Amino acid sequence: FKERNPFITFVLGGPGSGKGTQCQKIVETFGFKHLSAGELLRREIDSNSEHWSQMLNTIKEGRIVPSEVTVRLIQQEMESSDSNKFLIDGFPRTEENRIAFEQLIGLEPNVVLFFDCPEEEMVKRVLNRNQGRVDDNIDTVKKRLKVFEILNLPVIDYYSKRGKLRKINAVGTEDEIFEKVRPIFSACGY
Ligand code: UP5
Ligand code: MG
Repeated sequence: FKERNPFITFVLGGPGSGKGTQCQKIVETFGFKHLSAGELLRREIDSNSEHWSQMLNTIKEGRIVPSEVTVRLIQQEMESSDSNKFLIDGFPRTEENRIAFEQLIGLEPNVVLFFDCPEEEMVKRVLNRNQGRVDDNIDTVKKRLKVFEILNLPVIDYYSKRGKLRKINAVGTEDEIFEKVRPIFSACGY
């Protein structure tokens, strides 16, 4: 897979910051393959795969599923895709996730997007979503925010220091935010 020299974008941001929404727009405009780590895990749970009940509990508590599970799902999706440019949405959540990806896949992201959004706006968006997600309730959202701050901010910091981070103010309409995303990919030649 490494030999295919894929273009990898990690898409980070707190719960409800708009990762999935903006990924959809990037797909429409630039034709990337979108892989949401959370979606892949929810799909595993729905298909009653091995350890589904532990995974469901982990998500209900807003905690992080073991790296090897998530990396394996992402790897399968990338390897079976015809695309060679990927948006990996909501991953890596922790330094351990990041290191597991680097070691198992042997690649680093080309670009890391970070949707920076105030907490009260994220809470409002998540609670308004109404798509039946087991983690879209006030108790779990508070836990997700805490986990984001403690475990994901260090990952964001890491990529910032490596000059890979593109921080985007995630307040505004979906289209306004996408106009800040667009030039990042245009500049990459897409
Ligand atoms: N919305 C979007 N943009 C808006 C805007 N500009 N103005 C107003 N409203 C806007 O958006 C959220 C809601 O806001 C939507 O209703 C949307 O219409 C609206 P969305 O684009 O869905 O935001 P997103 O950032 O994708 O929010 P999401 O809730 O998906 O983020 P999380 O990071 O919390 O969820 P994820 O699915 O990535 O992970 C879920 C759980 O899985 C984690 O908590 C964790 O337990 C587990 N997980 C792992 O263990 N490991 C992983 O690697 C990944 C996940
Ligand atoms: Mg999402």
